[in-house]
Amino acid sequence: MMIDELDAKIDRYLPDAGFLEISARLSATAPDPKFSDEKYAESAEFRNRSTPELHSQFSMAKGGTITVTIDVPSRVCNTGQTAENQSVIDYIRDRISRLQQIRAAALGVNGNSKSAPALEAAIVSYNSSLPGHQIEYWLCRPSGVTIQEGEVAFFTAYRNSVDAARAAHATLFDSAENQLGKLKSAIEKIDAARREFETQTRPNPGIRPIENAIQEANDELNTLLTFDFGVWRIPQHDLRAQAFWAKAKAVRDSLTAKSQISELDRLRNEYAENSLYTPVPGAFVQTVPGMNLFDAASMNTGDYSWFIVSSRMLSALNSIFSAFIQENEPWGFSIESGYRNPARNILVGGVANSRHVFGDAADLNAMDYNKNGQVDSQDLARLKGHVDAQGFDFIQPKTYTIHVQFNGGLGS
Ligand SMILES: [Ca+2]
Ligand SMILES: [Zn+2]
Repeated sequence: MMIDELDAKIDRYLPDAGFLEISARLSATAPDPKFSDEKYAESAEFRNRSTPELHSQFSMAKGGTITVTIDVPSRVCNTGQTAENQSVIDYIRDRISRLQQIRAAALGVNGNSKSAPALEAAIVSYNSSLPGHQIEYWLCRPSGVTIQEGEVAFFTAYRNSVDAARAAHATLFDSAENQLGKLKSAIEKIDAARREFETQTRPNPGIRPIENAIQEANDELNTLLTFDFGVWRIPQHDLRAQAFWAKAKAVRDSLTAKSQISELDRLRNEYAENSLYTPVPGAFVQTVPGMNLFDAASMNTGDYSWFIVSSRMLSALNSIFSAFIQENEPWGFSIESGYRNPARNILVGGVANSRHVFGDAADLNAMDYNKNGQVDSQDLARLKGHVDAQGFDFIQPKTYTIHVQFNGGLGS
């Protein structure tokens, strides 16, 4: 039976019954027994002549006389909405009128007749009137409109189609909501992976679990995006679809925000990958606040804008610088190598857990303090004199530089 197709067709052209309240009552008048479905369908002529769709149209048209009441709740509409509502009402009236023509034509056909030209003409007219009149949706309801005529079959089919549409619509939204739930859970996994990454010091899982969770969430998002609510000509459906996508967009935006792998993330990941103590994000700085005699940013000899410098190292370097200034040596010293990110540290041949990767070591360049045109042992000795006064845990003079470090701090 083509009733499903018909329902679908009607559904495309009429608004939701829940929005436009339609109540239908079958009157006491029974259908003419001569035109029962069975009798007419038994006719070989009818079967030969009619397409299934014509048959269904005919079946629909031959229902008993009924009263259909459309009660539309009162509400103030603007001119455009009133006109739109009126066009819908006109449309329904037109449908009803054409169905009545079909029914009248059907009743005019003698049960033994070989042809039914009037019926065919009415059906053709009905069918040809369908395509042009499409109702998108309407936002307001007209006031106190009552239409008291119609065909039960038409509205039964309509009601069935709306029920079916509602059921399909509910199922579709249920699965969409379910998929949105999966996306949210996947995003929670990103959060969980990030929490681990930002709080675990040793071992630290690194950014890989975050990246995996991001990938998983994107897969869920892609599945969500395959949902197509289409245009159902049902206002509640379209509005719900709109609301759903607005909600989904907020979730997607949060995914976008949580999908960022920052420079600091990549830097901290180097510690994790090298199985080093991984300092929490707050241990890293891009600038050193407060007044320092030497340029604290010169401690950053790593590959990132972020670095670590311990406060005791800062304080010691300031003291050395200050001592040089008092001796009228404004250049003080320069930093050959200060903070190193783990990869850089490996590249320059440092030991894996070098104090350099924790901002607790520095290689200081001596200057030509004695003004003989070169940095010599005398210059180095002078730098060492100031270095010795700082209480470093380890001092290692080389040709032109002195390695200084504190032990027992971050990463130990
Ligand atoms: Ca010198
Ligand atoms: Zn060093």
